[in-house]
Amino acid sequence: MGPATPAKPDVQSCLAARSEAVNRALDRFIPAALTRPATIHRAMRYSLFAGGKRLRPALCLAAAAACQGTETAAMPLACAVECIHTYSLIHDDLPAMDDDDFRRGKPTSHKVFGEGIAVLAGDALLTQAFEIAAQSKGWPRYSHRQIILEIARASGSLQLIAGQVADLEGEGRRLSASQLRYIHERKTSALLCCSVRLGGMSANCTRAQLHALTEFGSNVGLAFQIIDDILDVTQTSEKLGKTAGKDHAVRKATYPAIVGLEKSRRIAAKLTRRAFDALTAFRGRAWELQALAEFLLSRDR
Ligand code: GRG
Repeated sequence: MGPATPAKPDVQSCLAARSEAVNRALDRFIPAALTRPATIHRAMRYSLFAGGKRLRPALCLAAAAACQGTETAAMPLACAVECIHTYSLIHDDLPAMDDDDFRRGKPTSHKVFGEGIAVLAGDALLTQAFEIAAQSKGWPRYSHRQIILEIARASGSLQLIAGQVADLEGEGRRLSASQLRYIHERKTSALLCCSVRLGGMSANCTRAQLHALTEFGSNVGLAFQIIDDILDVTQTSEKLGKTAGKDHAVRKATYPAIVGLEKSRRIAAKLTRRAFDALTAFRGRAWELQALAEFLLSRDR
């Protein structure tokens, strides 16, 4: 695998290179499509390779680079997080949850494979994440136990699932800005922040570096979800690759709905500034993290 820090600081080609490396690694970690029972492996691969942006693995690898780690050491953790992210999308799209027909510009898993297999593909990807993470090397400051705990906590009933539960229960109800923040911090920010922290841990980062990465990841994570809310009302379904305007249609609480579009943009910009401030500790070595955050916070899809 290549060096942790690509030579040229161009974010688009950097993200493309990181994506390719992640795709190659995922291809090695996930059982081949024809492995019995073939349906489940085809379904896992269908969603994993449906064209996701690979933002979380890219952030993980960039965090490792900021702490002078290697892509090789960070890659299993980057792939584990992408498996969990993909599982959460498959389950979120199910009729029992958000009931979506399109994701990443393609029919959703249950539309192609049926609900039973879609549930199982999500379950298998969640389990696969821990199998992959357990194959990582382990580092002097961070044991396998800590790495597994980190992933379990971010995706468990106090974070990712807590956010999804509050999201489900909040549908059609008037939520306050702080209730909405509770949802966004758990549903989106927790896994994004976990990706960045895992990158640092894979580079055996110091406690101070881990603290700075946490500050960066949590602020970028929340800003990312606020921007997602904004895009849902300002972009078309074709552009987003999923049903636009869905949040409004199901009366889901979003930042634009609660505080308005302009204030949502101001809050996202403030969180972004806080995230960048956290990177000063890395004295220039976090350029890729910064460039990725700038890119994903100025995205239009
Ligand atoms: C089912 C446990 C469980 C959780 C579901 C992921 C999720 C929680 C809900 C999906 C809807 C949503 C708005 C999630 C917030 C996170 C988010 C913005 C996901 C989309 O992430 P991208 O843009 O997607 O990185 P790609 O497809 O590029 O990977």
